Formats: sequence, structure tokens, C-alpha cells
Amino acid sequence: MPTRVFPTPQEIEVTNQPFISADFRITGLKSVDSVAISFLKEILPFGSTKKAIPIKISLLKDKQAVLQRSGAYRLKITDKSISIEIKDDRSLFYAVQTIKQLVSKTNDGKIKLYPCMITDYPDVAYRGTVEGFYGTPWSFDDRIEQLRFYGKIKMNTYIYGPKDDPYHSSPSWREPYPAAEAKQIEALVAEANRNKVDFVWAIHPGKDIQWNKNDSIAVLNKFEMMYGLGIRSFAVFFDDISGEGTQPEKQAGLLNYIHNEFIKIKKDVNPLIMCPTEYNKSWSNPKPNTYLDILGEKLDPSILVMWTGDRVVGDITLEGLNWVNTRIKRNAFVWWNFPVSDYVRDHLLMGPSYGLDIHAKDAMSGFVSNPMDKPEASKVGIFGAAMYAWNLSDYDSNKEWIAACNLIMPEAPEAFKVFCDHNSDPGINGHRYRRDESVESKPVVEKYLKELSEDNFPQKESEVLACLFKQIAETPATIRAKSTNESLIKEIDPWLIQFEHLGLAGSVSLKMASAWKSKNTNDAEKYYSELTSLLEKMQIIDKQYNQNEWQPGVKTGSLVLKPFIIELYRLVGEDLKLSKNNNLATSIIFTNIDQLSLVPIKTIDNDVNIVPLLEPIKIKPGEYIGILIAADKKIAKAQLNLPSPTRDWQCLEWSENGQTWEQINGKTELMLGNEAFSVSPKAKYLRLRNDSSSEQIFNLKNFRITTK
Ligand code: LTM
Repeated sequence: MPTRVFPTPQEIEVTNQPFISADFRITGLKSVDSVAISFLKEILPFGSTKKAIPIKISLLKDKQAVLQRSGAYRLKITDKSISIEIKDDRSLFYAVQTIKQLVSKTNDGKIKLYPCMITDYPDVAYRGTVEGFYGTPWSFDDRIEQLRFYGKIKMNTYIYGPKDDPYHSSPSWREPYPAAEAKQIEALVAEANRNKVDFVWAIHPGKDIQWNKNDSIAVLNKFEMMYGLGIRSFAVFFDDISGEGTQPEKQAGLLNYIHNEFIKIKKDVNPLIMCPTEYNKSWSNPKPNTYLDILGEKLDPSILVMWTGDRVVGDITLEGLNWVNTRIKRNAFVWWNFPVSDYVRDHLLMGPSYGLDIHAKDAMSGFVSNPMDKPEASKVGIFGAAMYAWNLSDYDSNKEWIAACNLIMPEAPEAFKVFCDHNSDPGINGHRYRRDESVESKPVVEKYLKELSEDNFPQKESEVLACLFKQIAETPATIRAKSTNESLIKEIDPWLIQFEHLGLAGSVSLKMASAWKSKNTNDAEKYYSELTSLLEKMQIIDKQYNQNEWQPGVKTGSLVLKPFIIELYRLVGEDLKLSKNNNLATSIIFTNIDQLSLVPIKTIDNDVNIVPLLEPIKIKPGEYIGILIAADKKIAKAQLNLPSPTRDWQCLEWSENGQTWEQINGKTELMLGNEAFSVSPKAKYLRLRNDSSSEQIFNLKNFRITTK
């Protein structure tokens, strides 16, 4: 077989004796999808000679349930004829995609095909992406390219819900799109249709919705406008909101109203999708007859309910799905928060799509991946999601990751794999979501450090790692020289720059350690100073590129390789008394709120910030959030912006020792603003405590201390 068929078909038999033909013709069903036929004509030469191989298109005769699914097809290729049996237009489109993968050309331009028999259908009905991240939404061109990509990998759903589109969310969800944007949406819907993708338009009204007739009509009117632009699939999101909008009875009431007054009446619109406020287990009230049960009870059974798993960002397990399915009384529609990076914007998530239960096909109604704001780079993760949702039991995350790298950068697949392999972990983050990184190098690094600690020189490991760092240093140039995907290069450019320096720093660190171990102090010192310059350069890159206001900077190899280099730097520096050692003391978050315990602190010059969180935070009575500043620093001033529906719970305090606290009176009115205020020079801790007797909700926008 020339290439593998992806996603892996449910049943496939291929002979290894190809046949060659120069001519094909279509017979059978007349009124079939013209887009699929023109794709077919791009792949196969059509003619009318006697020798032309007939391609017969007919309806699927086999009536078993799986073949009644949208997209199901049966393809039989022999050297005499091709038979395509289909359920619907999508089936024909997918059969054509499969033929495209099976075809290769002889030197004289004829078609080489392998006789085969394929019976294929998707395990999960809705498969695709949800553009549901915070940050700059994808551009028109990005989306067009994504829709084409989804067609190729047999995904059928694109949910449009970028948090930062004001016409999707507050403040402008009630208003029509400006003409230019409306026109682009029309064009996107047309492209989606061509690729057999449902363009689902989502509204996010919960931040300021009023539960009255006016606002129900406002949602309906907006849907009507979007219907006018060609949209035939709709969603309502209630994620990441607080206050009035979160009431399950009201949410269900609105959804049922839309279902009855719009979906049922239109006749050509797909079932509604909703994202609940309690969209993952860790945020759900476990008590019976609460939020999720109310939705399960009240929502029309046809409405699909989204779910991110046991956590906001986490694995998808059959057990977790069974838990929510019982409560919502239907199979959850999975919103998988991978490879989204809006909570770790200084990292790329380029690794395999793993953590997906291969036994869960009967427990989900849909599976969509929430990608990064970088559409091309996200294709690696999206490809895995597509392969999983089509054929769960066959899914192998690593195999599909390799296939993704080959498909996405065919001109330099090996270099791209090296890049992705060391750019996959998101680093420490509030969601506690970590990914494997540098998988094959990790045991070598561990062995190297263990040998060093036992006073041996790890010669073999040193050689392996030297090859790796050399390869890393060369990878960016290879990718730039060979890849024709300019958009992808532009998206990952800062990480390519940083990656090259990681490779250079790694090479020098190994030379330094080798000289040090062989007591060649002069060389060790020379390499130490070279490494110092490279590490400083990496810090400059981190401060120069990707300076977003959330997690600015460019981190690469941050799970295994960078810590390894830093460890060698520390070992040699301390032993040869070269390290200045004045950067070790850092400021840390000071909190007893579980959700925040791992939220990182960002220090830029004298400014120490708690990295802001995207979702609202619940704070119980007595709980607090604050910062303990680095040992050698003093607090000069602070700025806080923690919007909350009420403020009378907020008590702002400072302490010298973390034991006794003094209240900062009259400062709570500053919580909503950005005005700086000064704090006692003795203060080492600053915290905001819930001084009331009930749980409160706030958003962490800005908690900043300026030190001196
Ligand atoms: O996950 C959901 C349902 N909502 C938001 C997303 O918009 C966001 O992209 C992810 C990842 O940060 N987290 C959310 O809570």
C-alpha cells in the first residue's frame, strides 16, 4: 500500500498487487454531491474510452446501524471497477478522501491503485474543533485553511466561539456583525459546506443576560441573523460566568425556548449544543438535584451538553463520562481543552494527543478539541483528536503524532518531530495539567546526572546528549529552509529562535561539565562564561518576543532539557565558585485556595505578579490570595484588580512573618481599579482575605507588587 489511510478505517483489506489505469468514468447515482465529484476529478483522470474503469456510486445496501451514520461508506476497488456505497453526501466526500490517499502516480502519469475493500464509519457523530480560547481569534484565512484540513481528516464540526469576539460574547452578543465580518462568515460557511463541516455558531450571553422575554428574543434574533448568513448549527455557551447567568433552570428555559421557537421550526437546523457553567467534574456541585441534574431533567433531550472532563483541562475517561452522563441524562459532548494554550501563553503544546480513553465511544455524543491561538501549530494536536474520534479502539497517540508531523511538515518531518518533541509541556500552571516532553531524552538525562552525582563521568550519555543538542541547534534552520508553510513558521518563530539557543546552550553545558570532570578548570571556566552568555541571551529572547500581558515570553524544553542545562550550570558554578547565586530567591504565591496553589508568579524587573486566571475563582470564608516576596526584596507598592459582584468580603492585609497580620484600611475600594498604593516597609506578605461568612467569587485580573 503506498500510504496509510487515515483516520484508520473500521475495516480494511488491501492487496499488495497494484493495477495501473489512465482512465475512469462515473456511473450510478446521478444526483450526488458535485463538490465530491470535482475532488474526484482532480484525483483521477476522467475519459470515455472503452478501457475507462467505471466508478459506480450507489446507496449503501447494508442496513446495519453503524452504516446509517452520516459519513459511512463502503469502497471496493478492483482492476475492473470501483464501487462507492454511501449513506449521504458526506459519505461520498470521505470515500473520495480515502481514494486520494490510496492513489499514486506512475512515471508516465498514469494512476496506480491497490485493489481494496473498505467499510468505514465514524465512532463519534460530531468530530472537530471548538475555537473557544481566550486571546486573538483566528483570522479569516486561518479558518479557511482549517476547514479544508478538517475535510481531509474527516472531521465534520467547527464550533465558532472565540472568547474575544465581542459579537459572540459580551458586550455585543445582541448586535449584528458589521457588514464586512458578516460577509466573511458567509464565505466561511460556504467553505465549511464544501468540506462537509458543520459550521456551528456559538453565543456566550451569560455575563450580562437578563432572564426576561427581551433577552430571549435577542438570542433568537441573533440566531436568525446568523441563519441568514448560512449558519445551520447553533450553540449557547455559559462557561466562565458568575452571578445571575448561572441559574440552571433559566439556562434550560432559554435553550428549550430556542429549540421550540427556532430549531424545530426551521427544519434544516442541527440539534442545539450548550456548554454548561459547571462544565467539568471538579467545578460541579456533587449533591443530588443540583445544577447538572436540573439541566439533565429540564433540557429537551435533543440538546447536546458539552463537558471538559474531570477538570477544566485534563484527560477524558470512560468513568468520568459515565459520571456526568448519568446526571445530564444524555451522552456528553466532549470539549477537550487540548492543545489550547491560553493559560500558558509562553509555551507551545506540540506533543501527542494522549489521555483519551479508547473505550469511551458509546459514552460521548461529540468530541471537539480546543486549539491554540496558533492554527497551523495546532494541527498536530487536532490531527490526533480527529484520528481518535473516528476510530477509538485503533487509536495510538504516538503513532498519530508521528503521522501528524509527517503530514504537516512533509518537507522536514524529522526536524519538525524534534521541535515538537521538546515543545510539548505547558510548564507549571493553575490547571495542574502537564504533558510528557523530551520522552526519549529524559532517561538519558537522568542517568547522566546520577552518574555525575556518583562522581563518574557519563561518557555514553554525554555523547548521546551532544548529538541531541547539536540536532536541536540545527533544527530551526532546517525547518526554515525546507518548510513551505510560512504561516506555521511565523507562528512558531519565537520558539524556533529560542530552540536554537537551547541547543547551543546544551552543547556548551556538556563541554563545560566534561572539562570540569577532567579537572581542566581553565576550559570549564571558559565554557561556563560561554554558557552564561547563552543563558542571558535566552532571557533576552524571553523578554523580547511574545510579550502578551498574561504569560509573556518564550519557553522551550522546559520540562527536561532546560532544567538539565541549569543543573549543570549550578553544579559547575558552585564547585568552581563562579556562580553569583543571587537570583535563587524568588517570590511565591501565598494562598490557601486549592485552585490557586500552583499558579505561577511572574517577575519582570521589580514587578512581581500573580499570573492572571481566565476563569472566575471561588473563595471560601477565611481563604486568601497573596504574595510572599523574595527574601532580599521589600514591598514598595501594590496594585490590585480583583473584580467581584460584591466587595464587602474583601480584607486586605500585610505581614512581616506570615503569622500576625495588619489590615490595610480603606484600600478595598481600590480593588476594582488599578491605582497603586504603598505598603509598610516591613511587609513581606500581602494578601486579600475573604472576611465574610459565605463563599464569594472573583476574577483575578491583576495582583501586582512592585519591590525595591
Ligand atoms: O473550557 C471551557 C469550557 N471554557 C474555557 C475555555 O474558553 C478556555 O480556552 C479553556 C482553557 O483555558 N478553559 C476554559 O475554562
